[in-house]
Amino acid sequence: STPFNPRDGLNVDSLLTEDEKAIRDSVHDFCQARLLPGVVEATRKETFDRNLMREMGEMGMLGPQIDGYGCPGVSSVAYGLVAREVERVDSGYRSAMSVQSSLVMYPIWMFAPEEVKQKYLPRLATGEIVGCFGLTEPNHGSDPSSMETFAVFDANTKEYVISGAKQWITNSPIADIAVIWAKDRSESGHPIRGFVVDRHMVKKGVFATPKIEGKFSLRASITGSISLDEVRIPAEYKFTTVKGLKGPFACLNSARYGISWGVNGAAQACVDQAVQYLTDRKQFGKPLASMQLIQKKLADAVTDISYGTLASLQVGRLRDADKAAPEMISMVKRMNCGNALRIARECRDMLGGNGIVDEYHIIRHVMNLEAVNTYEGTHDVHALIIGRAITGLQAFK
Ligand code: TGC
Ligand code: FAD
Repeated sequence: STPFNPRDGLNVDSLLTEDEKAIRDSVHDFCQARLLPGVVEATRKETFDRNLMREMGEMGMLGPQIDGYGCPGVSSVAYGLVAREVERVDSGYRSAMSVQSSLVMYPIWMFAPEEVKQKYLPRLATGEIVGCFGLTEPNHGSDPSSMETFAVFDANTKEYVISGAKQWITNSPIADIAVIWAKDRSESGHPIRGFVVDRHMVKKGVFATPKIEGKFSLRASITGSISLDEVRIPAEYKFTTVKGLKGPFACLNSARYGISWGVNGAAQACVDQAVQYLTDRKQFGKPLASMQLIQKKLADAVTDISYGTLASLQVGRLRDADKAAPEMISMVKRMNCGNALRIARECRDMLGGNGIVDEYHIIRHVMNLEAVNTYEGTHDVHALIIGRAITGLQAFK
């Protein structure tokens, strides 16, 4: 029989294709060689090196599921494996990658007219330009349907004029383009619509993206707000093929699914560090790794990561077969994020005092996973999505 591999407890490797394994291995090497060496300094200084987007682009890691426009068209599982390798280093780098891929390139690919796709997708794929996704607002986070940002059509100039404010937007301070979700006041019922705003095309009005300072989480990822005051965009920069919250949720399905893989990478990095430390560190005359309570914590962590990885793989295969329900994605996003956060905290604890020092990386993962458990739908909001499917009763309002 195959020996037990604690870093792949349920042998998910045996369920991957040769292509998927090759992508995983090359992205693993890139992340360890190019992302890991600078991440402690970037976190201390709260900086994001924009060149990393180009390097990820060269690796084919941006919009990898898209077929064409300079993108490789890989499976959902390969996309998940990429997210896992990036987040093994840092959730902030995975954020930068997944926003570009799932929240900017994906909706342009799905919903934009051909000329907008041609104009932006190839340059987003190489990382030459960076995008961001504006759904959350200062007064509307879990409840995006109440958003206040709005667009009005100007029939004279054939432009949309957008005004409003977005908050907590990954990459916004460095973004060349933004996918903005806004209520279209020119249509009856003011439905939510998506618009592509190219900051280099803004001639009138205000498009400002100040950085949010002082985050204690995802410090190696840049986050900002967006304020829009009568920003004019050409009519064809509105997504016409999707109306209502279905548009942003289609993007979130992809990003949340990727996060479910990513957090397993962060959790595994914490376990790897803890096992090494606990094997070397002796207390009461014996390695800490030989103590019963320690082994129980490690057994729980490895079991949860293994279950979570297998579940994400199943959802990925279903996504490629067009058989994944959004509630399945809520299950894996919620479960894997919650488990990763708990595992990271326990690994931090098992390193004792050294656990709070950034050179051991775990405390950075703990801080990062606090935000990952909150964004893309909080842990509790995903419980309510699943609860609604179980009972048929919605508990949001
Ligand atoms: P609800 O009535 O549930 O749905 C409205 C319409 O949307 C459809 N829908 C979906 N379609 C596709 N996929 C899904 N997952 C869908 N969920 C809902 C639904 O069928 C309906 O369609 P229709 O045709 O009837 O109009 O809407 P609600 O207002 O009751 O929603 C409640 C709730 C809580 C589920 C939802 O609003 C929610 O998920 N809130 C969480 C908000 C959130 O996740 N924000 C994420 C912002 S982006 C971000 O965090 C990026 S961080 C990235 C990084 O840095 O990595
Ligand atoms: P709130 O919605 O105010 O929730 C506060 C608390 O109330 C939570 O515990 C929540 O679970 C709970 N709660 C809310 N509603 C209910 C209910 N009905 N029943 C019970 N409890 C409830 N957004 C974007 O659009 N684009 C981005 O790129 C982006 N990047 C982000 C990056 C970072 C670092 C962070 C922190 C956030 C980012 N977000 C982004 C926003 C993120 O999606 C929101 O923070 C998240 O959806 C929660 O919204 P909120 O912060 O307004 O919290």
